[in-house]
Amino acid sequence: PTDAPPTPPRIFRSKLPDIDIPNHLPLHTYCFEKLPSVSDKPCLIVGSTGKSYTYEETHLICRRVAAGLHKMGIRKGDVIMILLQNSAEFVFSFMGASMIGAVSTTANPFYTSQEIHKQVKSSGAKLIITHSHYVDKLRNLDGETRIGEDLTVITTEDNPPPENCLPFSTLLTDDETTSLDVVDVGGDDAAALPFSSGTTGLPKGVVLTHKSLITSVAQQVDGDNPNLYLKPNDVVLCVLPLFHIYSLNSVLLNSIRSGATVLLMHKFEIGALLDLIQRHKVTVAALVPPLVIALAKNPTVNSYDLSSVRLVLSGAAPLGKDLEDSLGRRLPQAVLGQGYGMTEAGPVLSMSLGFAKEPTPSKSGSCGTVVRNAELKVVHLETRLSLGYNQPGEICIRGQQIMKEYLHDPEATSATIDEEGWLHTGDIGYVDEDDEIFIVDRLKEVIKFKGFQASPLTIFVFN
Ligand code: 4UW
Repeated sequence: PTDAPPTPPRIFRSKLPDIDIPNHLPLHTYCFEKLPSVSDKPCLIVGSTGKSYTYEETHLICRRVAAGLHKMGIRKGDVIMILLQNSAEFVFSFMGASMIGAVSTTANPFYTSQEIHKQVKSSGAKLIITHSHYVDKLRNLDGETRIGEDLTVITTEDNPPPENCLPFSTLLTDDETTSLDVVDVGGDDAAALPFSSGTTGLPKGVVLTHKSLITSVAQQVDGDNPNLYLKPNDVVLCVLPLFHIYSLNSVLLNSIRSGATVLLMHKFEIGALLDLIQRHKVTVAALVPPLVIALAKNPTVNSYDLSSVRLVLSGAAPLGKDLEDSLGRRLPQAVLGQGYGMTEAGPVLSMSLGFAKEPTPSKSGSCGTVVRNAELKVVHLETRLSLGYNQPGEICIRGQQIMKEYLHDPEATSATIDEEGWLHTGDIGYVDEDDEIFIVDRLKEVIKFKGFQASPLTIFVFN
């Protein structure tokens, strides 16, 4: 009958209770909140050199970079581009920018000059922090923009910088307190601007605010029973590129919030990876399926002691049950599981509860359950009505972690986030009767190469 009340949407929630999330804070304040209790502990270790930075040193250098950026004219709301492989300078630049309310747009240094140019233009970046290897890609970006005049380029290596570029040391002012305490940032202010093609079209700037990133990190690592339990004595492998939101959020920000040590690798190479895991007794490894394959199948793995690894997280692309099981045989002591993320979703939608402080095992092949303080629904592709258990449809997510908008693109924003605040992922999946999420297909045409979005032109960093 037409007068029947509409059926309420079927909404899936975490099995963990909601928590209070201090997402009114600036991101850096939230991440470094436990600094006093971990100040002497290593925060960053650079894998290739063994150089390490304590939490106190890391925080101080971030503050110096913040003051240095301010001195170079960067102000609240300005965009800087970080065009780097994983390095300590990446971390100092991102956190330093956050401290003055500037926004970091991160890009793959293996992008072509044309792709970088598009992102510089579209983001409005005024300053680029990169390595001298990539400076040639920035010259003659459009025949008009001149390095040192229209665009400030800072390079991170110790040698004298290329023509018209400045060395990273320019940012390391001695007066780290100047101009920091007056900047009022947080909440709805943008902190990160990764680029993603989302469900349609060309790459767009995804505005992630201080509030969205804090919410996402808290959904993973905060609370009495965190969904992803990281401890100060954990050593977390950071081999996935920090320019992608998976590594930026779920490796770097999660680890700093938890007081764990981040082991930085600038590129993936199986021998170096195994050696570093053994040498630094890595406890937590965040991977993508191609790296799971390497660990599960490469015969050299047997010559290393990987017994320190207690947790392996995979995400960004489907991980088959067989592959998960073969890695399980190689690392019998470790909990294996998946997370499911999307740049626009802030990024984490779901994660295995096998990683929780009080774990509940998740099935192999599942992407875990929806994170706490969030709502997930699965909608029928035609009727748009929400579906119950075991019925595949489009996955939608709602919560304070999702992006604010696509930069300068209200049309694309409203095509992705509806009036009720639901973000439509373009992924097809279902939720089983144990509340575990399985992805089965995609509606969108995103090209993924080795787990990361890539244009056909891109030569990706792995291999
Ligand atoms: N299984 C199948 C998965 C899965 C998946 C993602 O490049 P983007 O925009 O973003 C990402 C983010 C991944 C991520 C972030 C944080 C995190 O903790 C985590 O878990 C470990 C993963 O990939 O691409 C988004 C698209 O990638 C696919 C899916 O299509 C999604 O919309 N995808 N995770 N576990 N497919």
